[in-house]
Amino acid sequence: MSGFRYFGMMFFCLLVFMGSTEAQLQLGFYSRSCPNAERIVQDYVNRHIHNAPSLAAAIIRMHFHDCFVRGCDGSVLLSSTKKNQAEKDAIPNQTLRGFNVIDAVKSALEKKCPGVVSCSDILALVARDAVLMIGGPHWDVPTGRRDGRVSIANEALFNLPSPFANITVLKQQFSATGLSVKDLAVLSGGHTIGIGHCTLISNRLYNFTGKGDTDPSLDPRYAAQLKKKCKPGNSNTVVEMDPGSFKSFDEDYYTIVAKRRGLFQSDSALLDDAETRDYVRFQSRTQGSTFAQDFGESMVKMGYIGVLTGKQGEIRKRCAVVN
Ligand code: HEM
Ligand SMILES: *[C@@H]1O[C@H](CO)[C@@H](O)[C@H](O)[C@H]1NC(C)=O
Ligand SMILES: *[C@@H]1O[C@H](CO)[C@@H](O)[C@H](O)[C@H]1NC(C)=O
Ligand SMILES: CC(=O)N[C@H]1CO[C@H](CO)[C@@H](O)[C@@H]1O
Repeated sequence: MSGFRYFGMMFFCLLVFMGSTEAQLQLGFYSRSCPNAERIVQDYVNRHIHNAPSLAAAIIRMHFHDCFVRGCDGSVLLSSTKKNQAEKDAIPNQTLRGFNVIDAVKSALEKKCPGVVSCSDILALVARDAVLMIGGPHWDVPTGRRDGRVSIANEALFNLPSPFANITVLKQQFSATGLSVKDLAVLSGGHTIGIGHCTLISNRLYNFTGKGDTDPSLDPRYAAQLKKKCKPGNSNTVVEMDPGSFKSFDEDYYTIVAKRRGLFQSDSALLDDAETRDYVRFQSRTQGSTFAQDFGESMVKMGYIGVLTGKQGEIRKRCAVVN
């Protein structure tokens, strides 16, 4: 056996060994303890998101915000207490919506199987089902996450990518969670649905370098259209991130970004790195030939970030408070 193969074999055994010492996520984790868990989630989503596609956007974003701060442990769902300001109340979370959806699914599950299904798994499952509901891909969600007991507003502020971030910072933040540059390009495609607040682009439109100028990386014609919707100082208005199809999960995002019409600086930034730029151009040129598949894979990867399993954490009874 060559040295290289021998080393490879040792490495493989080590991985298997490490895997066996700690609990892992697995497909169908609840198949015995709550056999209909995934069905119950899906039924709720089918009945409620169908009529409110904007909620799908809200939930996907919430899952992302959960995973990027302390891992996918449902910490984003916890409410602040007298002594503690929770992630929910951090600035990037001001615009999170859809907490009532998670609460409703949780109570449906508590009725069937009390104390079994974690809030963090519910979030991952609802996000998956919601994407499917609005025309996106389906992927299998490994489950078995447990809920954390800690949620700290400041951590959300530091760990969540900002819409003003450049590509260097975005790559750093993704890599800090174990996600790759490709994952960054793929998951940014989540911006194919939903809305953004004008306040987050007013600098791009009106005062990019402090001289009353417009961000040169934004298509000037698109900037002019956006200025009609987003007047200076206007704080409540929102614009569609994927104009015309912000309710359907498709590959338009990449066409938009390739045309320099990404809404946020963080969207435009994907054109500033060879790998992310190639991904954007490839999806745009091939009508998203691999996007659906890629998105499912990257969402599964994201869903593994810092998970609590086995005896760690707890199964919350109500998603907004620790037991
Ligand atoms: C790459 C770094 C990212 C940045 C800087 C970023 C930033 C933002 C911002 C600022 C908003 C607008 C919030 C508002 O004004 O209401 C937003 C919305 C959204 N983001 Fe991201 N995001 C990023 C990645 C992601 C990822 C990975 C996903 C999911 C896979 C995602 C899904 C969404 C969705 C669905 C919305 C629309 C929410 C709604 O309609 O309520 N984003 N994002
Ligand atoms: C990216 O942003 C960071 C933080 O704002 C800054 O320190 C860095 O110089 C920027 N990098 C580039 C290439 O602009
Ligand atoms: C533009 O930015 C500069 C520098 O930050 C600031 O002095 C000026 O007041 C801003 N102009 C407007 C219209 O906000
Ligand atoms: C949904 C939610 O809880 N939003 C909160 C986010 O944080 C701000 C304060 O920064 C609160 O006012 C919001 O209620």
